[in-house]
Amino acid sequence: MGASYAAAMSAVMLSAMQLPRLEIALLAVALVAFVPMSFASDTSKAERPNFLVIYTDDIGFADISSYGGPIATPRIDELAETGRTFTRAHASSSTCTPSRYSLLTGLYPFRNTRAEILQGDAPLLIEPGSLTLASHLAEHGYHTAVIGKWHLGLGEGEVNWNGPVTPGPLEIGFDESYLMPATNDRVPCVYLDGHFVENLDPTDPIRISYRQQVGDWPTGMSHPELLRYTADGQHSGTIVNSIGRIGFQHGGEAALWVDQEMAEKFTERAIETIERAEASDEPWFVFFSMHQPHLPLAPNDQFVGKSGYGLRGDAILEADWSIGMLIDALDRLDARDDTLIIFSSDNGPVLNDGYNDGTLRDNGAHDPSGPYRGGKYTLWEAGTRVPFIASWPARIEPSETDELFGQVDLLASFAALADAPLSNDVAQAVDSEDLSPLLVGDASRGRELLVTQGIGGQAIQDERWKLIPANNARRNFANHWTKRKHGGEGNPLTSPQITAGAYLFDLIADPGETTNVIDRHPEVAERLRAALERIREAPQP
Ligand code: NG6
Ligand code: CA
Repeated sequence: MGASYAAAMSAVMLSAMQLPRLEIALLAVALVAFVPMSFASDTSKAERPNFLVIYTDDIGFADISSYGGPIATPRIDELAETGRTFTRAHASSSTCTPSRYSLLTGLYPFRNTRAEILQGDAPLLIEPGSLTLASHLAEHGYHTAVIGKWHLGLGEGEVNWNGPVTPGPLEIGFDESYLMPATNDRVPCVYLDGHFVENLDPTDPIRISYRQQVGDWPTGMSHPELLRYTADGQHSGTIVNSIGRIGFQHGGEAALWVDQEMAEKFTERAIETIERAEASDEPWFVFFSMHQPHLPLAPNDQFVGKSGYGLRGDAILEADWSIGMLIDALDRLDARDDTLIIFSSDNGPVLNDGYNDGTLRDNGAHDPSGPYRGGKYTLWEAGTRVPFIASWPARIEPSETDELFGQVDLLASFAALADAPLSNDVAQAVDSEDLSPLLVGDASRGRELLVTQGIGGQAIQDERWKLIPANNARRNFANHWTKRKHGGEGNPLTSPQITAGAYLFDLIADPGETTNVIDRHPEVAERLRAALERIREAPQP
């Protein structure tokens, strides 16, 4: 788009209007001299890319066909074929809110004690005015937008959904937002366009509670016969679109989302946003935050039955379709070479999270965790080790790396690529390392240490070793989930196996975390334990 060229031109024109003739003549010379540079600025544009972060919800390491999974994801594979595949990239946490918090702030989630799975009425988790990926890029001339799942809280508590819902993304650096407020299994089941609920009829105001029934809309408990599929107690609150949700909603009927249309809505909105940004001179950052394959699984009819792996597989097909639409739009706009696309996931996979939707049966032998242990919620590798692809055809050669990378590093890395380095005295984004050379393939060094988080605790790993310190919270959580929430059946991806004690794994020799070697290497465990403590106590410079 030649942003710098256009800016320079208008600066020249403006000053020309205030100058006498001789200077104008001189300026004309300068201008001629400037023209070739303006063509060079096309290259510098390619060096200062747009960023499209495609962030799926609960996609596992082996859910993508380019990562060896059986579900066909040709459009995501295209990104891998033209880009850089990471086999050791981690979300910061094995649940959504903390991972998103970390991606946007460049901080490990444990720095904010509220960074845990949030309910749909939770206040905004990120302090307005703090440094975020969006605010930093916006400050440096980027147009910034978030479209899709938010789940980082909104407002300041006791949100009134019938007026402006603020603060939210627009107060922490995004120029525009179009959101699902929390998760697709949580109320309110409406879209938020900027500060306002879309299509809200003021005569039918929204009321939300996570404590008790509000109004008289049917719930999964009171009217199980209205459900598409039955659910556990937690997912038996208000029924929206024949699906029981977590929490209670009354009102806002005209504004309710239809799960089967959600992919199309978000995709269209993202394309519109990119088209608008491309028509202007600004580079852009779009955080395309997808809802697939998070529960409830209700993909559009055109995908149902198509994957061979039940509704979860079908939802992954839908995600692939959506991503293909974005790639096509970039091609159409001739913006593909100017855009760094990141494809990843907020946490590892889960197969049974509360709805009796047939996934456990229909998923067959597919193991979305691939060679890794565990899944969503856990500190095992598959909780956070997720697909991660970086595609930027003008800059990145098709390649693969097994270097250690954290999504927490996107902030500092994007800042470097956008030629907007973080100042050293900023006491924010302290956990984010500039790994831009690794991202684009110029260098092969990854992180030396990475902390990951599961429910109730952290693990730490270096190039070879991973320490999971003893952690009672984890055991309690596992019992809670596998016994109570899943009707005693357990979830094959989250089932605990860990009871007590600390674990040390040699990830190079034993990537599947099968053998605890802590007794054989106490000094390694001690070194990692001390490093974790140090990082937890004080951000490392
Ligand atoms: C859990 C929900 C689960 C899911 C998860 C958040 C229950 C029993 N389970 O509390 O369904 O919504 O939160 O997932 O309530 S995440 O990917 O957004 O972190
Ligand atoms: Ca998630």
